[in-house]
This record gives sequence, structure tokens and C-alpha cells, in this order.
Amino acid sequence: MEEKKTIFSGIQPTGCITLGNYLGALKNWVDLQNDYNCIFSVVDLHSITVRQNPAELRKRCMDFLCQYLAAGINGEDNIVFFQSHASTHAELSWILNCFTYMGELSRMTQFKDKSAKHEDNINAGLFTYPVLMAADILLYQTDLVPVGVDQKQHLELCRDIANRFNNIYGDVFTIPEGFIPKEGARIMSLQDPTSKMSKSDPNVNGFISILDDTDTIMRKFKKAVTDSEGEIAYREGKSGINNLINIYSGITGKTPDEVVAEFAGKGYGDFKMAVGEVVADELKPIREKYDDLRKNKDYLETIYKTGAERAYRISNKTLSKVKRKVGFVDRPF
Ligand code: ATP
Ligand code: LTN
Repeated sequence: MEEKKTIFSGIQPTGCITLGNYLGALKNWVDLQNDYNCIFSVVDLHSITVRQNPAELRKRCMDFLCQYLAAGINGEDNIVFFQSHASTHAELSWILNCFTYMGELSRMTQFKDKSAKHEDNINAGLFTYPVLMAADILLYQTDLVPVGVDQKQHLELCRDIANRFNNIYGDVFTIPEGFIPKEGARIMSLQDPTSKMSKSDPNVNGFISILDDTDTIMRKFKKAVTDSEGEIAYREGKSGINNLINIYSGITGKTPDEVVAEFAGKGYGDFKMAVGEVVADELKPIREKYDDLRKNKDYLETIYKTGAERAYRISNKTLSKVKRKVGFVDRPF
């Protein structure tokens, strides 16, 4: 039998996991998990590129791990762990920094956006963030990386770094491919459908948390910004309606054309409620499972402990090879 291919992905523990993160990433992890060897990380090292309150960060990391499991990730068959528990990530990141150009990093749009948002704290970590992401991926000889479209540029850089390294030292890294969903890849804010739904949006009406209750979800969809045309159609210029169609598509698996046909002649009010309902129905079991699991500290600890041990073992194989290739003396212990 052919060996299963490997998937790696992660979400930063900032804000709360949104419907955008769910449709762009988490839901696809769940759908793909049986056909791949999967490694899913709560990427806590990445989150401190923006200043965090320590007590809140610690709690949020556990909340995120628990949400991965509640969303349907099997934490026993897959590796689920906190990034900071495998020191290999920070180590490889340093080495790869020496194979990445300032010019490449300066072109990253996420860096430009985040520096504009956090003018008072444009730190070096924010700049080299994509190198740490490349280390995450390359340490596991990853074949496929399921992410939203905003991460495409980082993935391309990861491939460039890997190819550069391989060209110098021989085949050390597998070159990964992205897995970017068709309809859920870029879910927009419900309040400003020209900008991405973001978990750090100060306006809570702009995003749906996957833990929002049904009333909150319905209220946010009712308030969703659309346009004044009154026609449910999927075309340029109708960003609010396009976004609702994409959300409905992402949840139901129907194509945008099928969604348009289903709601032909209906008003925006009815459509918003229908989208709200499919979202609420999808998220309710996740919320209930979360409430249950979050109390089970021992179980969560078993998952992230086993996850970290397995992640460290696998990633250290790649790291040791890299160290040998660049010319470091073998570690004597
Ligand atoms: P922040 O707003 O704090 O930068 P974020 O919401 O972009 O955070 P990340 O942790 O950066 O969240 O992203 C986690 C995963 O979710 C990535 O795969 C990313 O591509 C995906 N993702 C994030 N926002 C969206 C969105 N609006 N639509 C689809 N996928 C998204
Ligand atoms: N940069 C990603 C989060 C992330 C990631 C990864 C995603 C960090 N390391 C490795 C896939 C694979 C983001 O969504 N901002």
C-alpha cells in the first residue's frame, strides 16, 4: 500500500477562531484527516509577533487546542501540539533565516498590513514570521498545507527557501503544495465585505466566532452589510452578497451557481436568515462538544503531551540532517 502523504497546518492563538478560519482551514483539516498523516499545531510562537497578555495567551492556547478537537480533529490519530513545545521549530527557523533575503521578506503583504496596524511594534519577529512558518512546514517533509488564500504568498516563499536549500545541499526538504479551498478561501467581514474576516477585528459584528451561540449568529447575519440592488447574484461589485453565497457554499458544499438558483427571487432578509441558519446548525455541535471537552483538562493534556513528543521526534530527524548538511559538528549527547 502506498504511504499516506503528510499534511501540516496551524492557526495562531490570537482573538478567537472565526468562521473564516473554519472555512478556510479547520473544516478542510477535518475533511482531509483520514487520507493523510496530519500534524496540526497551535502556532503560539507566531502569536507573540503581536504583544500578548501572558495569562490570556496561556488560556487561549488551551481554548484553541480544544476547538480543534471539538471541530472534529482526531487528536489521537493525528499529531496535535503547541508549536513552542517542539524547540526544533525555532532552531530550524534560525538556520532558514540565513537562506532568506531581506528583499523577499519585504514583499510580504501580511508584513506590510501588520506593520501598518502595529506601527508602535514593528519587531524583527513580524518581519521573519514567514521563515518560522517555512520551518514549521519543512520540518515534517510536508506534502500538503491546507490554508486560506491569504497564506499563498507565504507558501510560495516556503517553496523558494526549500528549493534554494536543496539546490545547495541535495534533497533535504520535500517541496510542499498548498491546499486552498474554492469557496471558503477568503471569507470577508460581515460589516465590511471588502476586507477579510479577521479574528483581530475590534468590531465583533464583523466576524462569527465558531463558539458564538445561535442567537448571536442570527443577529450578526441580520446586520450583515450587503447592497441596495436587491438581487441575489454572484458577480463583481456585490461583495456582501458574494460573501454570503461563499459562506453558504462553504458549509453546504453547493456551488455558487446552485446557491443563486436556490434563492432566485428571494429577498436579502430571507437569504441572510438562511445563511445564518446553516452556519448556526454547523457550529452548534462544535460548541457543545467544546463546552464538554474544555472541562477535561487531563484529556487535553494527554493530547498535547503525546502530540509534542511525536512532533519533536519527527521534526528532529529533519533538523539533524539540516545541521549535518550545513556543517555543524554532531551533538555529543
Ligand atoms: P489575524 O486577523 O489575527 O491576522 P487570521 O484570522 O488571519 O488572524 P490566522 O491565524 O492568521 O488568522 O489564520 C489561520 C488560518 O485561517 C490560515 O490558514 C488562514 O489562511 C485562514 N484564514 C484566516 N482568515 C481567513 C478568512 N477570512 N477566510 C478564509 N480563511 C482564512
Ligand atoms: N501564518 C499562518 C499560520 C501558520 C501556518 C503555519 C499555516 C503558521 N505556521 C504552517 C500553515 C502551515 C497564518 O495563518 N497566519
